[in-house]
Amino acid sequence: MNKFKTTLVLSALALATSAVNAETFDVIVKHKTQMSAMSKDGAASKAQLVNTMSMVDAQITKMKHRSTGKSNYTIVTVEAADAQSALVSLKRSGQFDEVSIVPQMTVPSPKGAVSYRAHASSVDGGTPMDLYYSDQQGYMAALKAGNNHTGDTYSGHNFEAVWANEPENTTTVRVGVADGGFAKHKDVAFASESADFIDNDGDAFAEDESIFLPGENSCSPHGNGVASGIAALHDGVVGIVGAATNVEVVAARVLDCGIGGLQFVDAVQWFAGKSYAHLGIPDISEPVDVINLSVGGESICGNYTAESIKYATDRGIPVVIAAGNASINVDDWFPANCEGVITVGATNWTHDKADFSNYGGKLTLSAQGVDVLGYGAENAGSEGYAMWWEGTSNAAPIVAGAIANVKSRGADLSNDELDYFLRATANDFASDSECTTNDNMCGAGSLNAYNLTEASVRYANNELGYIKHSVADNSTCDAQLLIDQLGESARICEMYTVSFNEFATAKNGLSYNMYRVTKGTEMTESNAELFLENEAQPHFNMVLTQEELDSYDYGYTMCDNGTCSTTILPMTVDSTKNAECP
Ligand SMILES: [Ca+2]
Ligand SMILES: [Ca+2]
Repeated sequence: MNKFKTTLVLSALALATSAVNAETFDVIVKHKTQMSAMSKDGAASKAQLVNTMSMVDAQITKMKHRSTGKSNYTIVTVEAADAQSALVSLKRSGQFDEVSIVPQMTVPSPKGAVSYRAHASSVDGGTPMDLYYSDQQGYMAALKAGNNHTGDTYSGHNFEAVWANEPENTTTVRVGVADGGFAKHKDVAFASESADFIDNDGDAFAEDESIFLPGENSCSPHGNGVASGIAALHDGVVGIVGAATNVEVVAARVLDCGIGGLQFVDAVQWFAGKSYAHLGIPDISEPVDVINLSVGGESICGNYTAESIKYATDRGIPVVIAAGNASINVDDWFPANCEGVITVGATNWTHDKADFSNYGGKLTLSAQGVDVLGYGAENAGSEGYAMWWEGTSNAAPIVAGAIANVKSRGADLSNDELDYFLRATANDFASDSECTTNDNMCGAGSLNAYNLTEASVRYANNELGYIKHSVADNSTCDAQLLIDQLGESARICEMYTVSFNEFATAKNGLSYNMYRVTKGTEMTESNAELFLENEAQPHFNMVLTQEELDSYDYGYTMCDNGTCSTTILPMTVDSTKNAECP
C-alpha cells in the first residue's frame, strides 16, 4: 500500500518520527462552520486540513471530501500510533466539530448451493413455476403449518396472495441496493445504470466473476444475494423469484470484497439524486423509490450517516436496513440505529427470532432470515448459482420488495404511513416465541406482504375505514343461525363492524381515535366530536343505533405512541342490515 503521497509528507515532516510502528485509520471529520464556507472546493479544504495535520501527532495519507447539504465532511486516512491518538490529535487541532473513526463493515458469504427440489404439483394464481420456488414457498406463502425443506413450520409472508391479486397495470419501481459483490444475472432485474463508490465509476458489477468462486480468497457475491431477494424475475422458468414483481434494482457498489466504510452513505445520497460527478460517478437518471441497506457495523449512527439518510427520507424515499447479525441490541449497530429508517430483524423457520439477529426496541418488524434462497454470481461456476443465504441481510430485501409492490400499485404513502402499516399489518409472533415473551425483541411482528399491500392501497384510495352491519355479508342462513344462537343478549341485529384497518391487529403503541360530525358537516379536528379515544383494536363490533348511523358522518385518525395523523380519515358507512334482521 502506497501510504505516503509526496505533497502530504512534506507538510507532515515535523512528525516523521511518529510514523514508526504506526497504523492507518479512516477518520471522518466535520469541518467547523466558518471553514465549511471557505472549503467548497476540495483543494482549499485539503490544503487547510494538511496544515492542520502538520500540528498534530498523526499523518494524513489519503483524503476524500464529502458533503451533505450545507455540512462538509472529509474522510481522511491517517497514520498514528493507535486509533485513540489519531482522534485525540484531530480533536486537539480545534478545526473540527466532529471527529470519529469510520466503522468497518463486513458481510457474510452464502452458506452453500441449493440442492434441486421438484416443483409442487399444484399451481394456482399466485404460485410461481420457477425451478426452485418450492424452496421459497415456506417464506413466501401465507403463514400456515407446512413442510419446508427441513420439515419445520412455515413462517410465510403472504406474498403469493399479493402476486395473485396484482392488477394488470402496475408501475416499475426502482430499489437502490448499496452493497458489494454484484454480478449481472439473467434472472435478476438490474437497472441499466449503477454506481461504484469503490472504484469511482458508473459500473457496480464485477469485471472478473472468478473472484466469487468458492475458496479461501473468494469474495462474497452478497450484492446478488440481496438484489435477487427483491428482483429475481418471475419468469416461470428459471431459478427463484424475488419478493417484488415489477421492479428493478439500481446497484451501488460500496464494499470491496465484502469490506467497506462509509461509501454506502454516499450511495444513499446518490440514490436520492445528489451528484457525485466530481468523483467520476455518473448522475442517477432519477431518484430511486426505495433504498435497501444490508450493510452495517458496530457503531453509533454518526451525523454524516444520519444527515445522508435524512437527505433520502426527506425526499420521500423509505430506507430499509438490516438489523445486523451480531445478536446484540440494535442500538449499537449502524446504520440500523439511525432515525427515520425501517429496521428489519431476522426470524427463523419456527417463527421466532433467528439466533444471530440483532434485537431491540428500534426494530420495525422481522422477516425470514434463515435459509433464504438467493443468487450468487451466475458465471462463477455451478456453485455460484442459487445459494442458501442466512442473515438480516436477506430479511431486509423481503421487506424492501414488499414495499416495492405497494409502490408499484400506486399507493403513494409517506414514510411514516408506510412504517405504520408495516407494523400494524404484521403477523403476530407465536405466543411462546421469544419475540412475544421478551418485550421489544423482534419489532411489531413478522411481515405480512398481502395485508400491507391491501391496507396501503385501500388507505391511499380512502377506502380503508368503514362501518358495516356485523352480519351483512353472512348468508341468510348463517345470519339466522347467529341471530338464533346469540339472540337478544348480543343484540346481533344492532351490531356493526367498525373497521379502521381490517388487515391489522392490535399492536403495542398503535391506536385509533374515532370522530363524528353531523352528517354533511366538514370533518375537521375542531368541529368533530371525539367518539372513541385511544382504541387499541383496529377492527371490532359495537352496537350502534339507526339514529347514530343516519345522523352522523364518521372518521378516524391513526396514532403512534400518542402522535396521531393530522387529518381525519373518512369512514364509509353502510347501514344496510342483514335481511334476517328487523
Ligand atoms: Ca466498477
Ligand atoms: Ca426466476
